[in-house]
Amino acid sequence: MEPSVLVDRRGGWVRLVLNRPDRLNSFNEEMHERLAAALDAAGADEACRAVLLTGAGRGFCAGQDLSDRVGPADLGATIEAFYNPLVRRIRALKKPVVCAVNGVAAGAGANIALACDIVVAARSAKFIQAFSKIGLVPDSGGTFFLPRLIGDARARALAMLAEPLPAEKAEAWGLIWKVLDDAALATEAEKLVAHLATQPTVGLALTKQAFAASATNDLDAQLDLERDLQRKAGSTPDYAEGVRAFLDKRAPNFTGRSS
Ligand code: T3D
Repeated sequence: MEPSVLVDRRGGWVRLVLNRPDRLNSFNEEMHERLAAALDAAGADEACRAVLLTGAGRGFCAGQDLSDRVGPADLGATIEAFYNPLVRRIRALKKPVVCAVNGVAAGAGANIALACDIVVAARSAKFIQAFSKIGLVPDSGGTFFLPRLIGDARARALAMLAEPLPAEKAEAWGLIWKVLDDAALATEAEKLVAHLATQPTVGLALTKQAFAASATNDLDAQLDLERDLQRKAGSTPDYAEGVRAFLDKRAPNFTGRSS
């Protein structure tokens, strides 16, 4: 049997593919564990400077595998054990995570995509806050990401109505970065992540940190944080190389190293 997460190491980056296509890549515990291990390995691997997350088959991810939810279950416990750590892992990873939403993204699957740094989607893809259909609350950061990305009115309606949001509308609303033709999605997403893997990795990690903090900081706190992060970014070899390359009128050769 194929693993539920395929890990494909490329030059400078890794592609992680959710791989339970007959269940639209919905999560069981085994897939959670494999994805967590793959993200941790990507984080620990200095040679890996960016991550691509996508799905096998016609869907990206349909959230929790509901066939594991027949009978009583403590959903708070599974959120605590699996979904919350997954969102935290993606947000804390010190390298950019690109999500290529290749098809339907429903329930936690939609919100895990939104936890990623850059989201591209196939034109045929759709995002569904499916939770209300089964009496649940949006989880995996949905109630955090949605109002911040698209505003409270749209967020509430998506959550309460569970209507599919087509990828083109998701782009128009600012929920995602870009829609791509279905046939181009994989290639374009790979080009994007390969490009990110050649960029100043530490600077990008600090950028990620700054955006994460801006959700709760006031302007003063954010200005102070930017000062501190810029101090760190300014001490990296990639900053020195970026300035030298600019002055030399040549392309920079970033290493992604912190010293
Ligand atoms: O439980 C906890 O730990 C708490 C955490 C919860 C997080 C959550 O994500 S809760 C939300 C769970 N997800 C859903 O409610 C979505 C359920 N799926 C759907 O509503 C639909 O499948 C879609 C709208 C996503 C796609 O519809 P469609 O018509 O394109 O496909 P389909 O025919 O419904 O699905 C294809 C197959 O995948 C089908 O199996 P079959 O009939 O071919 O054998 C279907 O049962 C299976 N599938 C799809 N989603 C799930 C699933 N099987 C198990 N769990 C799923 N979530």
